[in-house]
Amino acid sequence: MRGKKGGAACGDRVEIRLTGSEQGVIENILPRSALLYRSNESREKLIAANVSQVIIVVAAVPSFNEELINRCLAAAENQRIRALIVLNKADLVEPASAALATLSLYRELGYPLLQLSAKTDIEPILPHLQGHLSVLVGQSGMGKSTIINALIPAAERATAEFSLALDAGRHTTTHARLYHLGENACIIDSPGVQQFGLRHMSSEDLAWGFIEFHPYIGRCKFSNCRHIGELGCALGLAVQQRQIDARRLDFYRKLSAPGSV
Ligand SMILES: Nc1nc2c(ncn2[C@@H]2O[C@H](COP(=O)(O)OP(=O)(O)O)[C@@H](O)[C@H]2O)c(=O)[nH]1
Ligand SMILES: [Mg+2]
Ligand SMILES: [Zn+2]
Repeated sequence: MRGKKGGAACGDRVEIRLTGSEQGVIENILPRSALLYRSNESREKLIAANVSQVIIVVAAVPSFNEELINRCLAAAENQRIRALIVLNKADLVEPASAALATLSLYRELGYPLLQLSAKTDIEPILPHLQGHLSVLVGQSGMGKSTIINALIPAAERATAEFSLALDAGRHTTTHARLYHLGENACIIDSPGVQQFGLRHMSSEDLAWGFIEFHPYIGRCKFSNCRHIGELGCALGLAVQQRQIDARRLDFYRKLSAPGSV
């Protein structure tokens, strides 16, 4: 990359100028149809550009963080990207029912939920990849790199045993990488995200990032309603009437709270 312009992200389309037989410089980044990124107080981290689908990978072990799912979904909605939730490690049957119970809320919201075992059978994911540039996101240890290896054995992505003692995955993927799957599909493996900061999204952006909130936005009694229990809050009423799940409004409140990253 030449000059001081912002860096390129995996998935970017760029113009390059060759400077040698195997070297070149990026002269220009072409306009992006979407840009997925995370941010905190001090910095922004590009995740992937031009993706049409975010695949949120979760597993029953190590345990997954439901707040992170809400963050990923809000980021995807914000960029108008389709989201697919994959519950990996379906071969580990025992704890999966609790995970499924948690995830059923998201399926009811309309997000497709796919159960699979990247270790034993990757086939079920194939129809979901056609025609998309997808990016795998999720915590370390959920099996993103294992999914890539099952799809593209030549990728030889490093995978890591997670620590049962710590109930956490280890970071082995240090940089994002795009793989071509035949003519009509591409997939990006990204480093695990334990934190998916949404500092760049205003509380209004965040509300639009919760898909079932849409019919209620703008209907609160007070136009500056923060949806934290005000009188006549349309979202609060929708929760009372069971049109919105209380968990989702709680996540919204947490993500939009002042000082939240
Ligand atoms: N039993 C089982 N283990 C899996 C499956 N997929 C991944 N793993 C294991 O989970 C650990 C973390 O996988 P990895 O692909 O490195 O996760 P990543 O951090 O999300 O890229 C490794 O020990 C994998 O072998 C699966 O479908 N079933
Ligand atoms: Mg990995
Ligand atoms: Zn409100």
